[in-house]
Amino acid sequence: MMSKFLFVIITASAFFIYHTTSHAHEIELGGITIKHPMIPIFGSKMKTAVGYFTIVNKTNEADELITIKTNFANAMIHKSKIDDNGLATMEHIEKVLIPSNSSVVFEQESLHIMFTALKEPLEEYMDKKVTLVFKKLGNIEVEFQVEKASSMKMNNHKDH
Ligand SMILES: [Cu+2]
Repeated sequence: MMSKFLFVIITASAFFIYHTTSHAHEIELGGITIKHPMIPIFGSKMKTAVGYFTIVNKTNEADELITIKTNFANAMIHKSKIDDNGLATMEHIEKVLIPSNSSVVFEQESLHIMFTALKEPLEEYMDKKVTLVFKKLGNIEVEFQVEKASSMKMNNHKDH
């Protein structure tokens, strides 16, 4: 139990180091900002991938992320968690509430977009178009930056 806990802390700090060294980009629409949308790649044999980003809602109204659309894979919202036995699991999330004047982070060990059935291998610098569909705002088309992830650990997506 203790060793699992330490492992989580180590991978979280590895992500932080990685994140601060990569260049950020963002897109804004109607008071909603999507910051640093990225897909880490772990070699060329990936059949699935994850998408990370931050949603900042600067408006005085809550919104909901309800659908993810893309042409290069099947996409859905997942949430990772560590169960009572210290095992990493994930569940499919139908929608994510984005409260007013706050932000929601999609990151390792937490919320992420799960891409499955990739139509072709992901390649570094070949950005991927993803449409985030919000209940009130509608669609935001976002270019997800595909980045090599040498310092990140793919610890909880080995099985799918
Ligand atoms: Cu997942």
